Amino acid sequence: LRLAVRNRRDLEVYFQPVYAAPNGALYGAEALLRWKHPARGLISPEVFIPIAEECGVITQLGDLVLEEACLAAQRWPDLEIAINASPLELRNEAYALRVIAAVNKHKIDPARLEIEITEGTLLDSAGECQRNIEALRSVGVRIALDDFGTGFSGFGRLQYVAVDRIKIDKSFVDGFDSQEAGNRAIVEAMIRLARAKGLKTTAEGVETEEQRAILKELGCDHLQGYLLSKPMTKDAFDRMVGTNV
Ligand code: G
Ligand code: G
Ligand code: MN
Ligand code: NA
Repeated sequence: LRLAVRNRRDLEVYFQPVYAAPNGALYGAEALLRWKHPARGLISPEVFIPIAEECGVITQLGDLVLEEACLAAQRWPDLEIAINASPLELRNEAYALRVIAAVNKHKIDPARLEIEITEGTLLDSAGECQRNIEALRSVGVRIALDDFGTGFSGFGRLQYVAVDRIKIDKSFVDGFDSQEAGNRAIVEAMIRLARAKGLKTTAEGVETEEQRAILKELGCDHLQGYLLSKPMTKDAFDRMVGTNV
């Protein structure tokens, strides 16, 4: 992994399209990192991100994704680009400065970049994560709370750390298909809460027409999932949007 990062080899950023729920228009893309190991094949970020954190290359890996995201933002000028950041990255006092430097270097409107953080990041006790979040938001970079509802922070944490969006975790969307109305009620409550606080909502893992219809009806802003589109290479994304770069 160290070699791959150092040589920028076998690592590729995929992009999953995100759509507006009301009319289905393409809205943005989430950058999702892939490691194509020459011998072991495709390795999931769920496996190698923790390793990157452990062996001290998470900063370089994050920079690589950030760079690709900025290039993507230049390439697709109408889209908002989201990247994932681990709590460890947010805990680095230089994180916000690095993001802002990248945005400036590529002359991108900071409001077109969104950083997805997990609830664990909000629980940081030293306050460094909060300082980074505030510094990023003060220049217009958006913050999304990823996997919302699966962590330990709960709704209460939103009182102390301002974010711009919540991403409703796939596990809640999955439950729509079962007969119980429980998950639907939870998602409805999440969307209401988000609206009351002026936050946008994205539902993740949308796989069926029924899920899409319910989310639209509940007033969810954006949709992401295999029903609409899988993560793809930037060349495939180009073909999809019909640009000739
Ligand atoms: O794309 P996929 O579903 O395999 O992603 C699995 C997990 O890896 C998700 O939790 C996603 O947020 C995370 N992930 C994907 N790309 C990145 C990345 O560039 N940085 C970090 N920190 N996490 C990522
Ligand atoms: O934690 P995060 O939300 O960043 O992770 C997103 C992950 O979910 C990525 O690994 C992506 O490939 C995956 N994903 C995106 N859409 C779907 C979907 O509709 N179904 C499933 N099973 N996974 C999805
Ligand atoms: Mn994400
Ligand atoms: Na998620």
